[in-house]
Amino acid sequence: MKTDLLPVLDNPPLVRERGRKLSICLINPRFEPSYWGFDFALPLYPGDKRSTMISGSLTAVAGLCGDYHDVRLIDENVEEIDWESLRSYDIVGVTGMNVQKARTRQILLKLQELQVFTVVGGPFVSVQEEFFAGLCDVAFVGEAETTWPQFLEDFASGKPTQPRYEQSQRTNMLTVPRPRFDLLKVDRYASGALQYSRGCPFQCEFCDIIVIYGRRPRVKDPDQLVAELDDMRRAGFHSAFIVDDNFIGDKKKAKALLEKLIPWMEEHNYPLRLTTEASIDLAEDAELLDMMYRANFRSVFIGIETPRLDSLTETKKFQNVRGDSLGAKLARIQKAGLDINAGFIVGFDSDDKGIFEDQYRFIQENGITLAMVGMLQAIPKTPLYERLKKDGRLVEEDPSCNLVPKQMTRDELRNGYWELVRRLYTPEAYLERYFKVYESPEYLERRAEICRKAGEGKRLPTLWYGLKLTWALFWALLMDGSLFSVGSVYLKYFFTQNLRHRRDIVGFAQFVNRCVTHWHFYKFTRELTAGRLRAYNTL
Ligand code: B12
Ligand code: SF4
Repeated sequence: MKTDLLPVLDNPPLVRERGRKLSICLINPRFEPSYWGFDFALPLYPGDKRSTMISGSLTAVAGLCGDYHDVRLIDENVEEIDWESLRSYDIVGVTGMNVQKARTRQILLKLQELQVFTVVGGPFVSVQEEFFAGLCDVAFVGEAETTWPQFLEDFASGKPTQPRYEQSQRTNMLTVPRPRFDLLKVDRYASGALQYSRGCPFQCEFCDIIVIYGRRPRVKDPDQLVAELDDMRRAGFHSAFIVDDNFIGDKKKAKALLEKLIPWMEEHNYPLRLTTEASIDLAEDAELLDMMYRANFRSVFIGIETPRLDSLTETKKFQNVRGDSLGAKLARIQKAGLDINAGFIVGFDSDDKGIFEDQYRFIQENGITLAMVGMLQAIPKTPLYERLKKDGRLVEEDPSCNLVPKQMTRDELRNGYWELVRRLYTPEAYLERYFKVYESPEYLERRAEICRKAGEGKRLPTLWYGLKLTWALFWALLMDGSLFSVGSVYLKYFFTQNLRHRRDIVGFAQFVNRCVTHWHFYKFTRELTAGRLRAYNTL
């Protein structure tokens, strides 16, 4: 059966026997420094922030263990693993995505040495099971809302278990238990993460989301999500990422959720700044845009991929081709008061060597401050992977570029890509983009309004925060020897642009914050292109 057509489960099976009480430990392996990791920015923020956001997988799987068993979560991104202590657990589970491959392997080998019963789950094993052969006792492929509790029940009652589990039906999101945020060291994360929906109705050729989670969007009940947000607020988070692949995959249901979310935000004085991922057809629904703004969404991540229509058509990203221009759509989203972060890809068959310049211009002209650019990657099980395999164009042993492009050599693609990201993250290019969106009076007005409503304009705390960040940034630049080359550009833009648009304290603090973010991207892209960091094929 085609996996995107799997039926949705009506009711989860009842857990009949609980067996003995198990002790379970779940691990999220360490990431290499990355675009998303904010590795060079986090140390500059007040407090002890060690990771951008909590792992939605760890908290979800912990929630699925129920309240009978003992569960411990270890996120290696914020804490060390005490290996000896792992011997005492009945089961150690490891989650992870493809970029965590090397560390995942090391952890699994170590667990074998310790002779611990080991299971794996998550997006990587879901697309590349063969990597885990001989490395774990049990593999969970795809969603695990029914397979994991069933396995625990069998394991705890001493019944035989299988080496591999895969649900025959998709999870009904209405039955998903509350994630266990309380088991994480929440003060070490910059942001919370929670999930509203799974699945996306579109059919982009390179996408593994629709392979793992299907094309029919499945959503939680609005009350379920509001309860999770409330947990997050009480845990002390000020921002949260709704980690859906397409928050508006079902627009009607997204609106029903927002109807609940808006009064909740008002009632609690906008405690969480929200961000999510959405497809570009968001720009075609003014009501939805306005509701997201009123529900305190501050930014949205959009898979734009490329400004070239033939590349978009080739990759079946038809939703980006329909209607008016990409630029017009992006402007509408910005005018509604939302920042746009976006993903871009180079290396499609229709891309010739001019693509790097086209991408650069498009990103600059549209004020996409946070642009995440990657080289096209063929993920196993996707239609792209199958096509390239058939054409003999896969280079599986190279994690930095696993395919042969059509109109360039692999080196030309790699070099063009590195040059593009270096250009995008010069301080001048970055700050040009940042102030581009300030040219829209509607954007500025709406941002000022939501900050006011959220009480972010309180002068003293905001000033204090801005000054602390400035001091930390000053030292980082000084120690790096970049005070003149980078710091002077920040100063120039502060006086020529920031003071022109925003003379208030919020504007100052936001500007410094954006400079700190830039510092991460700048350092990261330079370290990466100088070969001092491990290169994956995406930022
Ligand atoms: C949030 C997120 C992030 C966060 C990470 C937060 C964190 N601390 O982990 C950020 C923004 C930092 C991020 C970055 C990246 N991400 Co990301 N991310 C996601 C996203 C949108 C949601 C993850 C999540 O929380 N899901 C919710 C949980 C509940 O779902 P789940 O993980 O699938 O868990 C279920 C099952 O898999 C299973 N399960 C999971 N783990 C385990 C463990 C055990 C023991 C068991 C039994 C079961 C089990 O049970 C769960 C319930 O059913 C996913 C897409 C997605 N829909 O999942 C992409 C995704 C995981 N990311 C992906 C990628 C490629 C990246 C990046 C490389 C960049 C990019 N192109 O997006 C970077 C790399 C990060 C780095 N630092 O190097 C890919 C991974 C591909 C793959 N197959 O491995 C995904 C699938 C999206 C995609 N197709 O592009 N990401
Ligand atoms: S819009 Fe995003 S999640 Fe949906 S199919 Fe395309 S790449 Fe995948």
